[in-house]
Amino acid sequence: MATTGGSSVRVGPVPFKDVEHDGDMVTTVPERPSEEHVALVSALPCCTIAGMSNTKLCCYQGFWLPEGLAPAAAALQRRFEPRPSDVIVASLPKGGTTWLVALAFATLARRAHPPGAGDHPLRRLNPHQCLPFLEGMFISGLEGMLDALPSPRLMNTHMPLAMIPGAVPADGAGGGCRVVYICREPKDMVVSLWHYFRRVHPDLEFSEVFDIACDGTMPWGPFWDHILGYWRASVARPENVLFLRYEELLRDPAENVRRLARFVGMPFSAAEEEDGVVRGIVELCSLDSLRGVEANKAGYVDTRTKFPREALFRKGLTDDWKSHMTPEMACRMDDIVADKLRGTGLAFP
Ligand code: PAP
Repeated sequence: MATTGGSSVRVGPVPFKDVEHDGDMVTTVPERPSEEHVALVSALPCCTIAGMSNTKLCCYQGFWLPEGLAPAAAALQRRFEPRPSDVIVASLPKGGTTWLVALAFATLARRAHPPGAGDHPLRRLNPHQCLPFLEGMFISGLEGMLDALPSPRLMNTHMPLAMIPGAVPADGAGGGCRVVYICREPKDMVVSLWHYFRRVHPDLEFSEVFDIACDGTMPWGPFWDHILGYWRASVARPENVLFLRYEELLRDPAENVRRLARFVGMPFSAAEEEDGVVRGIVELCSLDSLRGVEANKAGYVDTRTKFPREALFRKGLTDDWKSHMTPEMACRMDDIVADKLRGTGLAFP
């Protein structure tokens, strides 16, 4: 707890698990959906992923969202009010979310929780338990809890930027908050997604996940529209959106942590640099370090869908697609990506 002017004030971000009894993500339809929820979903085009026990996705404003999250998207658009100091970590599933969530929390909370501290929240909690998952809050009736969080609030989302319109206002308008987006080379992202899904759906074929990625119907997809929404905003409004890449983070994590800190208005001081704070954050959030944390070896990411937390920490490499895709598959995906990204200034080399 920080002290200002002789009185104690809570300063964010606080580990979300410490203020919320459960703290786990919610990504599925509530057991008793509201009438509004049922009406909205029944009016949308929907599809199922057969190899995943007929997991249902609904197309809301051009994006294929897990069934329960279409109403959350509508609610987010209507009711989410960002504060100027908010920081939102955004990504597609398997785009590098967990790593960026950990790095962002460690960076923003470093004054209350120095990275070397034995009782650092990231040594007892899964990174996802440190941040509220925006859409999960809006489908589980917990959105009011966001109001009670001290500033700066740090939250995460898989939603496309269009679902959080207040975060990055239209050209010319002021306001909004800060959004840090991470994206990953699509072929590696798809491989990572398949390994993750298999933990709960062992019979799921790789080709099935590959196909839904290519035809745009993967959860939160089409992936190209998701990525381009944030990419374009980062070009138009660099003060609102920082666009990071997983491969760049692997190549030089320290420099990207510095970029992140500058972007959120908390650059590292010379004294912090000298004390090795950046190195401490990078080490605390490294794959090996997070893998060793008890909370990351047990339990579930989402208590309803039962994906084990340890599935979030697999290999963490580039080019894993080479051991999963035929040359034809790689070519098909590269062609789609080249076609969709043409003329945007974004490319995956
Ligand atoms: P999420 O969107 O469901 O939270 P996300 O964290 O984006 O998942 O994806 C997990 C991937 O990030 C895994 O990649 P892989 O399957 O190719 O191995 C996981 O290994 C990787 N990952 C998780 N934490 C880290 C980390 N600290 N450093 C590098 N990679 C990481």
